[in-house]
Amino acid sequence: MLPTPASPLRFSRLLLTGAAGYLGRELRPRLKAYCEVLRLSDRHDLGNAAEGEELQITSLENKDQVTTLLQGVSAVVHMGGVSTEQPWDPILAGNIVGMVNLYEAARLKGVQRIVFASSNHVTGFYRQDEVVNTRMPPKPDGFYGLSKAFGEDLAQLYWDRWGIETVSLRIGSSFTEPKDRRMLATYLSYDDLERLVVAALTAPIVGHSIIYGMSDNQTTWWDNTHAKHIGFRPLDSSDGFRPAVEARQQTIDKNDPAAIYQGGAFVKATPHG
Ligand code: 15L
Repeated sequence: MLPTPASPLRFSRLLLTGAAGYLGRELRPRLKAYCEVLRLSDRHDLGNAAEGEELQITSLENKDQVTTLLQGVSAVVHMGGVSTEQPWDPILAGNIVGMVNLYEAARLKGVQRIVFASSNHVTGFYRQDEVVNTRMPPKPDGFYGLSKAFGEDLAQLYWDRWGIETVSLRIGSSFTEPKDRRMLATYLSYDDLERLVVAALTAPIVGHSIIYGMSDNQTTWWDNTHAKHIGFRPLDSSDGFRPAVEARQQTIDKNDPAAIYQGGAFVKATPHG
């Protein structure tokens, strides 16, 4: 958690979806500093409400529940839905139907800004020897990445047609530390995740913008040149973890698709039976 809030702006009611998920749990106490009321939703148990929190158990595929969820909300941080490669049915429910329900509810309830947790897996089939920018075509590495590409296109539609602003965050690997060599390039510290989400919530004009979520890592495959207007400045880096990671993973099989493509093991993950 950042010692002082990354922005003095405060929302009257901010909604965090997917609040019981691993990044949702990390953001829950952090986002409180940026709003009067933090509304939290998930399909799973959210524990007890702390002061200034509202809890609403919601299935994203349930249109009526999602419409109720967005009532009275000033902005949304959408971390909900499926966050790994899975069979099509749960992805369809959470990431396709759920996204349509969320944006329809935003339109009906007049919500103006959504921060959407997209993923680096939208472009997971680019190679690790390529640098990708946010205007290059998607190359999803599975159903999950494909569903996030759909989410980004949906956000574009709702901006073009109804003026709802979105920042789509192509989040890298946000964990306490990078677990392997791939994550030396894709690592996003939790403090930088907070900086990224807050920048996306508070940048004055974003339309629909896409930005990769990574710390200031020495190795990088992603170029955020076209997202400078968001004002995200990462202050952490995977570099300090490099000696330990390289000692742990001394060799790489250069014929392994997980070592060739940016999506890593996701390019081999198979829900297809
Ligand atoms: C993601 O999109 C996943 O949600 C997360 O679990 C990580 O695996 C991350 O990508 C990654 O690429 O490391």
